[in-house]
Amino acid sequence: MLEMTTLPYAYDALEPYIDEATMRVHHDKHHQAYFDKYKQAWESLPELKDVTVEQVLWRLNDLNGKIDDSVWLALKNHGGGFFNHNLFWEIMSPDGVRTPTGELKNKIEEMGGLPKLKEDFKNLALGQFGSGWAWLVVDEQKQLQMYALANQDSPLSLHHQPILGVDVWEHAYYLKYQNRRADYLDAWWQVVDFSAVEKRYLKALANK
Ligand code: MN3
Repeated sequence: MLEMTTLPYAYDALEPYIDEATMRVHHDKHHQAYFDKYKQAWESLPELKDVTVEQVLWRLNDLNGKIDDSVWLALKNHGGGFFNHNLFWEIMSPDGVRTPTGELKNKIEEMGGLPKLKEDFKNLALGQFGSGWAWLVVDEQKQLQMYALANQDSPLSLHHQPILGVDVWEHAYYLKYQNRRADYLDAWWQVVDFSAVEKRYLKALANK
């Protein structure tokens, strides 16, 4: 059963860093639209009946050329939009853990520490021209990598497991921050829940 994701907290829970008006339009309009269009494309392919959106995005390049081009594009753009926003809501929380702990903390320390990670991540997010996301992922060698991807392209399609992502489409910040993407990114760290990020990290390490 494919269902739209419920926001795991109130629309105003991430105030003042992410405002209620932005959360309402982001979840109820943008995320809902990605879901609806993904569902329509997914339902047109009976062979994907038991395939999750994560698996669809993982197999995206294999599907290219084997299905109708417009349906493939809908899986890529709207499936990506559906999954990416699921992750985005999950890794934020009003009362989350604001610094990494456990194995994730050790790994980040190995890479130069949290302040460096935040700075590098912010620079990637600022450097993404136009719409897209910055991602922290676990790669095939179980190492952490960071990069930005355009639009709703998902690290899953590169066979990487995303554990943290920030949405830098204007719809994610424009109502409150207008063109000040850097201010939005600085504020966003105040609502990142590293316990959710660590859960995703441990799960990615455990995968085959
Ligand atoms: Mn968005």
